[in-house]
Amino acid sequence: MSMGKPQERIRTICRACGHGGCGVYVAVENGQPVKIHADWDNPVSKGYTCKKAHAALELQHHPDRLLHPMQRVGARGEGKWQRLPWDDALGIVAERLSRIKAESGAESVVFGHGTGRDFHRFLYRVANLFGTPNVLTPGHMCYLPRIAVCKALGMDIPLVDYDNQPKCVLVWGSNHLISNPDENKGINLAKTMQAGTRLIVVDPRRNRLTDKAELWLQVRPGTDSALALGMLHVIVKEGLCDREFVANHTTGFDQFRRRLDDYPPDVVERITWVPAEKIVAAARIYATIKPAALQWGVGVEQNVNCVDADRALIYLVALTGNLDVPGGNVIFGIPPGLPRAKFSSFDALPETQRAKMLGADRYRLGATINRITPHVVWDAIEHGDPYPVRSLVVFASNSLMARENARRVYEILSKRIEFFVAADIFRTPTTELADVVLPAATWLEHDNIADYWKVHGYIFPRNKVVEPAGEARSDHVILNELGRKLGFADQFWEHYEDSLDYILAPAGVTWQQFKQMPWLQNKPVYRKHERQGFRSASGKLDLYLQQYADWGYDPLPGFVEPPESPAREPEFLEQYPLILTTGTRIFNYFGSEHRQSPTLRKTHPDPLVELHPEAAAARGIADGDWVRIRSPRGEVRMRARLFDGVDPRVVSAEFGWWFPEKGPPDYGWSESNINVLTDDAPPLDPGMGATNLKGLMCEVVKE
Ligand SMILES: Nc1nc2c(c(=O)[nH]1)N[C@H]1C(S)=C(S)[C@@H](COP(=O)(O)OP(=O)(O)OC[C@H]3O[C@@H](n4cnc5c(=O)[nH]c(N)nc54)[C@H](O)[C@@H]3O)O[C@H]1N2
Ligand SMILES: Nc1nc2c(c(=O)[nH]1)N[C@H]1C(S)=C(S)[C@@H](COP(=O)(O)OP(=O)(O)OC[C@H]3O[C@@H](n4cnc5c(=O)[nH]c(N)nc54)[C@H](O)[C@@H]3O)O[C@H]1N2
Ligand SMILES: [Mo]
Repeated sequence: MSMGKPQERIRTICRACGHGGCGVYVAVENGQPVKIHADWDNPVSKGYTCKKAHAALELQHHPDRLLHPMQRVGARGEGKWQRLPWDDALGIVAERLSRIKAESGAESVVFGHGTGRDFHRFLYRVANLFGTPNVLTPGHMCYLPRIAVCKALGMDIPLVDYDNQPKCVLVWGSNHLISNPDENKGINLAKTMQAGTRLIVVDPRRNRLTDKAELWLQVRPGTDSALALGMLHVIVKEGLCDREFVANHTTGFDQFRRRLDDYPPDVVERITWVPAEKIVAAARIYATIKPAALQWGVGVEQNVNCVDADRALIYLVALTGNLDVPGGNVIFGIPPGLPRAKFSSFDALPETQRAKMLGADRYRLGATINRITPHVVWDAIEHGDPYPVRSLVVFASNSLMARENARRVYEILSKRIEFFVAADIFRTPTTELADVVLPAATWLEHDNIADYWKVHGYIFPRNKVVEPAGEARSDHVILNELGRKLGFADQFWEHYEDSLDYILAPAGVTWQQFKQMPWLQNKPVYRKHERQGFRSASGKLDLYLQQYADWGYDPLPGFVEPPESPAREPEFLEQYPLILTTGTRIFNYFGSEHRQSPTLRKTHPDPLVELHPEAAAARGIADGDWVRIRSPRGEVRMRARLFDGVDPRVVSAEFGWWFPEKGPPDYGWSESNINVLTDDAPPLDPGMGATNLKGLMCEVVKE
């Protein structure tokens, strides 16, 4: 029996995975979290939690956690550190950034973050007030292309309205039951399936969803835009569009229809490998069953056709009359409280500084939402082109693992960057290369407004469960303090909790009141375009995008072959005959995280690459063999998993693999890191600079 204080249960919102958002109760005993229970009343997660939540308990006190601010002593990557008091650490960072700004301009400091987490508003606030337009994120190829396309079309992102039971769900490049991404949790799709929705899945790989689907379109990686245009071809030719919507709410339909002439099902079959009759059948079901919803994921976006695929999919939703209708794809709008852009102080960045955003003259769509493709930052660091970048300040990104062309990233972080600051919860191969390391608190260790950055319309109180370990501080608190030290004390808060009050004020509550509440919601309003049109010059949904033409891009969506594909020359294909898709989400791990957890590692100890038994047999590879995967950028090792759920011409490899047990400073970062094989260089998606993470070429050989 445990002694001391009796157990208490604190209601909060899990963020054991980066996107988080599941309602939980955490049992606390003697000041320590001891168990996590699902909150069955949470309207987004509906009683779901996953094993990463439970593993959070064992990671709280893992020996690799960063507990103190530290400064590097000795050479980069040597692994020698000296502890610093917080005030000194932030003082050093502020002093150095201010000096660089005075000498080279604020734009020569690039802030950065990884996947969507809830402190970003503070990071943008600091960057914008400091005066740099450059914030490097994974947004060029993850989710943000959808946001940017919607913005260009005069709307906000439409998400599946699961609470009104779609009669058909088209799941496209989304491993939803496992990935539980940004805006939603897989439980909602699971419940919709249990209630008997018709299911169509577009995915190169078999999974639990394709097993349950009425139709599985096993697409060739990187060809989604062609497939979407093929379905639109059928829908338009067969007159299955919502005529009223086309007539009243679109422009450019004739040009669009002519473009679709290029994508009849037989042509699309040759491009995508999906049989023409399946394309026709999927188009007919999706267009005629009402309401139908589209659940899409990054499988669509991580290739050179990213924006065109996203655009084609939005048109698919809209032209079939499924936009902003109950049970279709709904624009939920911003959650209660202060609009995020206001908190982030986007207006504080002067136009002259905004114009200096790296790559803005080239990746024009990305620039409309302040998103940058990585190579432009690396080019600036390496060649001073168009101006030198001297410092990187990166919060919550194990960039060495997550960014494309990892060897180049290593070169930059270990040799080329003048001043590198990293804030993380754990020691990682990336933090090992920093000049100053800042220890971040976990989600259990601070109060926050959960899901404020999402677009499902809810916000929840994330109540602090325990005090931070060591000297760790939440990212919010770190950034708040950094903002003050950089000379913007009047724009930040003396006490962090005051910033929560500031956000909540327009909703009419204080943090102390909100923390007792289950949630606040802005209820969805349907069919908004019927009353207010679209926020485009025409007030309608433009199918021919003049803005795109003005930028020198194709104004209509289309398809181009990925830079590496079976269309390449024979000499190339002889060396790299297999199509490689990377990063399909796995249950145990989020990005490169959680490899430190003994519980999670036990059931998934090694990096896996899936290949078809025929492809394996041709290479003398047996299930469980260690193999080497090669691309023109290099090679990595993984364990082969023989799997007939991928095409014999396709292999699927996990991402994010490093080995905390191998110890600092190297942690075996390059051995199995699939991003050693991916590329950051053009040709990329013209609008966003999206990189090819799904759809490049490789060879696999037995070790
Ligand atoms: N080949 C390939 N590469 C990919 C992808 C792919 O599919 N294939 N996916 C891409 C996508 S979609 C994305 S979004 C990116 C993700 O890119 P990143 O988000 O950079 O991914 P991670 O490497 O997991 O790095 C997250 C880091 O944040 C730390 N961390 C966790 N919580 C906190 C916190 O609260 N505060 C702080 N300061 N640190 C924290 C973790 O310890 C970890 O080191 O990866 C991309 N890379
Ligand atoms: N457990 C766990 N959850 C996560 C993450 C994690 O690392 N682990 N990462 C988070 C992040 S950052 C993100 S962005 C989301 C992503 O979540 P999802 O959007 O679901 O992303 P993925 O699992 O990478 O890929 C989705 C599906 O695309 C398929 N696919 C691969 N190539 C192609 C292709 O060329 N075309 C099509 N149509 N499909 C393809 C894959 O087989 C996979 O089933 O998940 C988030 N949630
Ligand atoms: Mo992502």
